[in-house]
Amino acid sequence: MKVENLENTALREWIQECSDLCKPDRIVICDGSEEEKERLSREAFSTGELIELNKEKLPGCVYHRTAVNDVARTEDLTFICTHLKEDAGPTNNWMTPEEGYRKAGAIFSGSMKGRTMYVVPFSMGPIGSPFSKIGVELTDSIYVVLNMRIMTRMGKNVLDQLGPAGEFTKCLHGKADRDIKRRLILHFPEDNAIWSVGSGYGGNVLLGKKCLALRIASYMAHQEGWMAEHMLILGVEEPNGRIMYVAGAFPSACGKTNLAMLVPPEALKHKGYKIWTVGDDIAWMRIDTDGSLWAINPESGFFGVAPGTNYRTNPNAMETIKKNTIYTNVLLKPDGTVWWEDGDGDPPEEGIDWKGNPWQPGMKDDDGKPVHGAHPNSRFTAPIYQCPTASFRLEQHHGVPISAIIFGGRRARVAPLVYESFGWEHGVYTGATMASERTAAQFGKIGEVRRDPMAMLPFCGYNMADYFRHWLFMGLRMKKQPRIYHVNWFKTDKDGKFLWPGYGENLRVIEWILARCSGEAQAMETPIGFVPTPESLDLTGLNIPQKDINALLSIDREAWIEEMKGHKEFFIKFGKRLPLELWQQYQGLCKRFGVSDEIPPA
Ligand code: OXD
Ligand code: MN
Repeated sequence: MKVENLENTALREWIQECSDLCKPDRIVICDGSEEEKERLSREAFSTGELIELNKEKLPGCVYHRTAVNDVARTEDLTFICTHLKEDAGPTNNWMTPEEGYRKAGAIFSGSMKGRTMYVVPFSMGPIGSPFSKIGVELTDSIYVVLNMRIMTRMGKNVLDQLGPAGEFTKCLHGKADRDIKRRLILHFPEDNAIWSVGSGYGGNVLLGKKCLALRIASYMAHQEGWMAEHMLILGVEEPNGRIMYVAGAFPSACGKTNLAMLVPPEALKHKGYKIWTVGDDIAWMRIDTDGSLWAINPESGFFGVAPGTNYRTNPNAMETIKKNTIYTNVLLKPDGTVWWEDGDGDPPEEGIDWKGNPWQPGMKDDDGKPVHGAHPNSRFTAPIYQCPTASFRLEQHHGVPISAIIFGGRRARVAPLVYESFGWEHGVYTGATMASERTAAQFGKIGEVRRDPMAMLPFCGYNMADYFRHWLFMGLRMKKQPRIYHVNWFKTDKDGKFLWPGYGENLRVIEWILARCSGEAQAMETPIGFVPTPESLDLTGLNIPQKDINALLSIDREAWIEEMKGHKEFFIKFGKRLPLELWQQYQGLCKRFGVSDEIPPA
């Protein structure tokens, strides 16, 4: 195919190169119009790539199934390709760029014969904002084009913004034969490029999201002096009109989407808070001219986990996904609507499951395990503008000012409900030592505890030791640093029952955090940081026994001392590259617990 009619020479040449490699029959440059959406949808309906859902009950919604072996991000097939292995660091899979291009090139070669290559120009962040970055994804999947249309600002306006000489991230995606042995998700930060082949699952193929907005962007942010983080952004407005914003990093499937759209609990309604959702997954943050940290959400949609989402856990998400939504791997009902486990209402009497098989409630597989109607990592893709709490600042070029950063994870025992770090450096230590239980969003053993610093373990595009140093450096450059907190909604009693009700009630903790930021809430000093005094949390209307409140706010010394062994073990992986400040923080923690603080020789 000959590529013409594009004013950006680098773009034209790169598309030509990729076309020569993949050999598509056609190249279509996407303009982002409604007409284009209609045309592509119709084509996908005719091939079965998409199924149109009930037009009355779910207007504008479509359904897609991925291959059965292609339902989650494949971290073991995800690589950072840098010239030096140390630049990828001990937490990333690594290949040289030469090997990456050779291996993936062999799979891409001729893989689009008989197919169309779509050119998808997209902006992460408001078009034209100095916070934003442009990417172009080449893909042979209509499903990808339609998802990118929701998740990013996409189309002609972006090409206009790019102009004849603008820079962009080169994102090449091909489904190939979706053989897991021929699947690779490769990042070339030194070339500002991403190659993803052999997958059709969102996190592997919507290249603006994890690949660009986190892995490549974290590398760029390190070089350019800003931050690309796996964080939700949420605003809390008081009745007097003041809005304070927090950014929160939680590992996958810890309820980020629910928290980003939370509904104030009944008992706090009289306080008149209003919640503004800025983002549920990714924050790009810069120090602005006022010396404080400002954040944008580079995305324009949600790619949320369906199971567990219902009118009780997240009514705003339910409202958001009523129309113009792409449903992936959920259960398809006979009336052309959808259902998932832990959704609303009783399971339907019958349906077609995420694998495409007839399904009825109570079915068991050959091993006697329940057959899910929806895959546990099934998803909805929906425009953020449809969210009833969508922030009015989504198109603001500088985003929103961040008062507090919240880290969190699923910890059954060790972490209290909330604590405040002693300062920025201690906050960086708190983030660097975060851990959580593995969930269905990642490939691997569910339930296993893994260390997930700043929730960035699978998403940091360079050596994490340098990433920690970058965090420390950013703190030094800020005139006004956000305070840093750690929360744990998942603490359990000895029978494994959650002590905290979670969901909308989490606003009580955020209220305390924001009051701390304004110097208005009490706290007790403990070895790990400041914990709320029981009176300083507004627990009105919550029927939690005092002993459970005490358990939620208490520090289990033995568990912490055990935990700190994990911190040390994790830090040792980074050798001499780990910033000394983090070892000093480790020593400080040991001292406060009165235990030996030996650190390994550098
Ligand atoms: C996601 C994730 O957001 O896995 O999909 O973190
Ligand atoms: Mn995520």
